[in-house]
Amino acid sequence: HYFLGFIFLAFIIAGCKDSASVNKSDSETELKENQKPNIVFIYTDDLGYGDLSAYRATSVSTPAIDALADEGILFTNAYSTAATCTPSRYSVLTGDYAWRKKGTGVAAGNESLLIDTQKTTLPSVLKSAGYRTGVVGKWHLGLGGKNGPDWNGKISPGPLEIGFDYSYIIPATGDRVPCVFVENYHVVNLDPNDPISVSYKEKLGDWPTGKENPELLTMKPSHGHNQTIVNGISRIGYMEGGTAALWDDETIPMELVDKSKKFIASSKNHPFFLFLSTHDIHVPRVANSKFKGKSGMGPRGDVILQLDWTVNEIVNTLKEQDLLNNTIIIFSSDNGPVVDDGYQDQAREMLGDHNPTGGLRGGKYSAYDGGTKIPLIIRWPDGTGKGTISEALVSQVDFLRSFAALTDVDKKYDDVIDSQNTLNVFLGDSTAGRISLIQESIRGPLSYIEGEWKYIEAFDGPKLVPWGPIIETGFQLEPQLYHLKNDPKEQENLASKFPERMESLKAKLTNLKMN
Ligand code: NG6
Ligand code: CA
Repeated sequence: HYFLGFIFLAFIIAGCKDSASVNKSDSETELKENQKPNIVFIYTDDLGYGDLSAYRATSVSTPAIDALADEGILFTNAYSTAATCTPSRYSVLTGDYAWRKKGTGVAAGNESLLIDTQKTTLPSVLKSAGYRTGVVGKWHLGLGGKNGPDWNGKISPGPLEIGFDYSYIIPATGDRVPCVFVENYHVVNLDPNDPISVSYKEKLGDWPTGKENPELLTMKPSHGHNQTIVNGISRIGYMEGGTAALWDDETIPMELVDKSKKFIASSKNHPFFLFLSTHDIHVPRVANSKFKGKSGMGPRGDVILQLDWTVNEIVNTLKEQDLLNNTIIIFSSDNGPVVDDGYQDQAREMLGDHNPTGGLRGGKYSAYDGGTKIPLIIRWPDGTGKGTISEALVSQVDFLRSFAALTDVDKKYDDVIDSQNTLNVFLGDSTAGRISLIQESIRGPLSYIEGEWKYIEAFDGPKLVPWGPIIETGFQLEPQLYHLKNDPKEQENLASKFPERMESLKAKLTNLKMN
């Protein structure tokens, strides 16, 4: 197998490099660890199935991301576990569906840490396999104990308590306060004489809000997002203080790339796992001047180009550091796309022919496939699967057990319920994929995919996402059944035509819920 050949090569190279600087037993341990490939997981935000040229977009070009697909495996039937950010990320990191735990919907910006610190996680598994683990970018899984994060003190528990050795994070989202980075336990550049106050209930302090001072805005909200103004953009939530710590929206990607590069450089002598969770292409979409106006599609298109730049920077860094041939690169998105997500950024007006979902029904928030069917590309270091397009049914919840298997962690992980080892599918060695998977939409109703069929639970809720993005929620008072193979756009509800099939899927979903 190529992979083993390559590992052998890595072994020799590592041996040559390190033998001079470390004593024998250290180098032996290090060599052992050097056999394990690094893992860089680039997790993008709100990027749709149709947003990349690798996935047939023609109005936007993403050459760096496409190159990963040319050199790796592109999955056409991959799913996040939820149509919003927090639950999808919860699943990636814990190997469990988020709906098993209460309160894992879209998290407020001052939410407590949502992942139990006792729980097995993807980074804790990799850490126990000898990896150095780091998270850079959007977190959105809560921070701190039951009173939430202490922005002016030690912010804990957080990523470091669930298995990361290093963290440099946007605490929640770019559109939620506080607009500051947190490195390990502390807000970066915080002046103790200018402490941060945050409230998600009522206005505090004197900082202007989008509601009261719209004349101060450089980007106006279309829905919500009319609370504290930071850098001319009004956000969700109120804050005051921490002026020196505020991020600059135009350089967030550069900041995240810089921290990723430093993490990679400082981890070189270990296998490492970098979870680079981009702010792009979430709102507010503020492209750097390098990309502003370059897509012809307005800020949403511009930040797709910016995202491609991020990927290019990471790949080049790995090349420069001579690590590309020992690093697995995973590229994916946390949920489906949205055009107008609450700011007047001309995303809808300038969309042209571009179809962010690639024709799928619904989008972010939705029970339809537009909510959870996402791009997934895996580039293996030795050329495994190069250029393959895999139609296998795969889920992000399976990264935990699959990478545990890859890195030889021989443990049972009894507390991990949903993750399955589908490593051979991720490697392109098998096309079998998952038998079934579950998707969660915005207010909690679940869908169940099994083979070519999909069942959506009956749910009493609005037909369109209520705050205006013009996305079908998929909520209907009657259960829905679609034949995804023949009807990937979920147009014809076959529930009354095939009641037995519908009942059988419903029963299976009910069963899985009770695991
Ligand atoms: C919604 C926000 C949206 C986005 C989303 C979370 C409004 C009107 N909409 O409530 O802009 O922040 O939450 O997105 O406030 S996610 O990708 O992090 O799940
Ligand atoms: Ca998201």
